[in-house]
Amino acid sequence: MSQHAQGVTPVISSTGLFTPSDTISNEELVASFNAYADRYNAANPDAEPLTHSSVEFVEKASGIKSRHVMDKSAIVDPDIMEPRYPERPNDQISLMAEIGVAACRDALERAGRSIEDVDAVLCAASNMQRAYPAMAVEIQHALGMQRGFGFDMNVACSSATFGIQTAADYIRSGNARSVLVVNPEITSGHLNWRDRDSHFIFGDVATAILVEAKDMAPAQHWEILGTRLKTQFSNNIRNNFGFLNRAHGQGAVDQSGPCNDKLFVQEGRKVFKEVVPMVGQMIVDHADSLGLSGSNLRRMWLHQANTGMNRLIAQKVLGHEANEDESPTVLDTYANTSSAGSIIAFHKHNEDLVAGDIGLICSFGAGYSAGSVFVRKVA
Ligand code: CO8
Repeated sequence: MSQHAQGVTPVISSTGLFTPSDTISNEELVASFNAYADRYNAANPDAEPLTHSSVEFVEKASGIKSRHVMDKSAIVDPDIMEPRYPERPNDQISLMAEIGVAACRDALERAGRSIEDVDAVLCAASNMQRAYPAMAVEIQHALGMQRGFGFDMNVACSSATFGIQTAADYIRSGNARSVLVVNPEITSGHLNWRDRDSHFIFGDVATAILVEAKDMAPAQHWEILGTRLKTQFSNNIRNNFGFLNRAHGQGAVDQSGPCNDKLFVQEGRKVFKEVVPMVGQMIVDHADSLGLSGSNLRRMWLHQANTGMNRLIAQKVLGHEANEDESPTVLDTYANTSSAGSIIAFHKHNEDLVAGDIGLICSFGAGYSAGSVFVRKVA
């Protein structure tokens, strides 16, 4: 590995995707929630009654029609309404590492890359399955890497773009030539399936991005023209789950009620109103700094949280309402997969672009956090 690689161009050599086979349609999700609400109301006549969820609301408010999860059986059981993923012994690969490895292998295969050439693994995701050892180190081991390093990073929905900039900086500095950024998102674990306001929002998936020095990349790749990151503190998307919960006293981790702050909670309307202008302006400013404007952009692979947010952001950047070709959606079948969303969109919708086409990968979410990555197709 060169220690004097300043000026090396970082590129995206390939991406990988793991999609769980189980799906939950809005109809199934709402039916299980409504059955749960009816049972809760019957059992708690003195409590504030729970109101039914609605398929029409979910699709209209979010654009989501269905989502993948690791195992749906307990999630849609009105008596459970939580995922049940059995704990594995320490000598077995953990669930999060397993799906991360599957996405990494897909990315490696697509690039024709041998694992011996990879220098680092960054596990960039919204939640880590445990405190330590780092998920990235387990993934590194499971991939058969005999050298190099790995570490975890969490910037919620923006983890992937923050990971891409980190990998690109390693490549520019000569500290690595080939970096796997992996985003295993088991969002079902931290979604409150009993909360009407948010039970429809998320889905499970894993993506991987192979970021490399241009001189070792496969003939077809995406040059990284520029990356930009932004964070601005907000409590509007928050999850208070953490290692100090047990120190707060008995009951602090009780998740049996319909709502609980040790799971995902948000002020959805405020997020919508505050994040849309922040991200739109960030993209416009970043494009300007690279000598680009909306008219240079062939496609935007935006964070997949809400079709309404994407419509407004694309309008600000392009100057007109984007069509599905300019700003593709995967939200309808995957729901919000946190950091993986824009990467799924890129993975599934980049092959038809031609050499020289310029696109934008963009994420936004809790923190607040936002990341933009401009790329140009080569070959
Ligand atoms: N069924 C029927 N009606 C409902 C439902 C439901 N399920 N839920 C709410 N309603 C009702 C409300 O009661 C309300 O009724 P009323 O007007 O009578 O008071 C009405 O519908 C409107 O409710 P909202 O204001 O909540 O609805 P919105 O139109 O704002 O839509 C959304 C809600 C879809 C959540 C929208 O606000 C949105 O998408 N906001 C942006 C959210 C976003 O992007 N969040 C990003 C978070 S993701 C992230 O950063 C990663 C975190 C880590 C992930 C961890 C894994 C779990």
